Amino acid sequence: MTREDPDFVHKLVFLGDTEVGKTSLVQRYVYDSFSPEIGRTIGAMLHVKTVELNGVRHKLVVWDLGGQESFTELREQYCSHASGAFFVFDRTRVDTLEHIDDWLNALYSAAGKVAVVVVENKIDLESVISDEQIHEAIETRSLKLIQTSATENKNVDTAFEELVKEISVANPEN
Ligand SMILES: Nc1nc2c(ncn2[C@@H]2O[C@H](COP(=O)(O)OP(=O)(O)OP(=O)(O)O)[C@@H](O)[C@H]2O)c(=O)[nH]1
Ligand SMILES: [Mg+2]
Repeated sequence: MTREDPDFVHKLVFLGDTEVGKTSLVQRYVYDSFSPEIGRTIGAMLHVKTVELNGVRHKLVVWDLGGQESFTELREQYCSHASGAFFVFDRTRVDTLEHIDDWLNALYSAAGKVAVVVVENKIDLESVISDEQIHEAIETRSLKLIQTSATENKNVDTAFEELVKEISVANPEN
């Protein structure tokens, strides 16, 4: 094995309704860029980034799924063999949080009970969702919350590091 080889490879999937900012978060993390004009994702896009955390090299294969309803049938297929997932909601649209179980059920039925980090995106904008509602949603499901802004590059790296950490804790040898 050369120094360039990763120690672990993880498939990470982005889940969440259309326009919550999934592609913007991926662009920010993988390419360190932000474009307000990216447009809706059609089907799924794949991105790869290798990171070193605590001396361990992780190759992240990031799957960015279009959030449109018409892709419902594709979700399970794309979620299969995922090591972990982000569920992203948009703090300016309460329905994006209310749909959490639609996404998690598709994930869990395809990939089993894998690690999930909940991402509250667009923290540069005013929230229309109460803290109670958010905490109720994450605590009843024992999930971790990270608040991000893809626009302002806030906490985006942290969200990925948190998910890798959760995956590593859940599966110490892969
Ligand atoms: N203010 C603000 N806008 C954001 C943020 N992240 C994304 N956006 C904007 O929200 C819109 C949707 O972003 P996308 O990244 O395309 O959303 P998506 O979840 O990939 O959408 P689909 O591909 O349709 O599922 C775009 O206009 C982005 O510029 C953020 O953190 N803050
Ligand atoms: Mg997209």
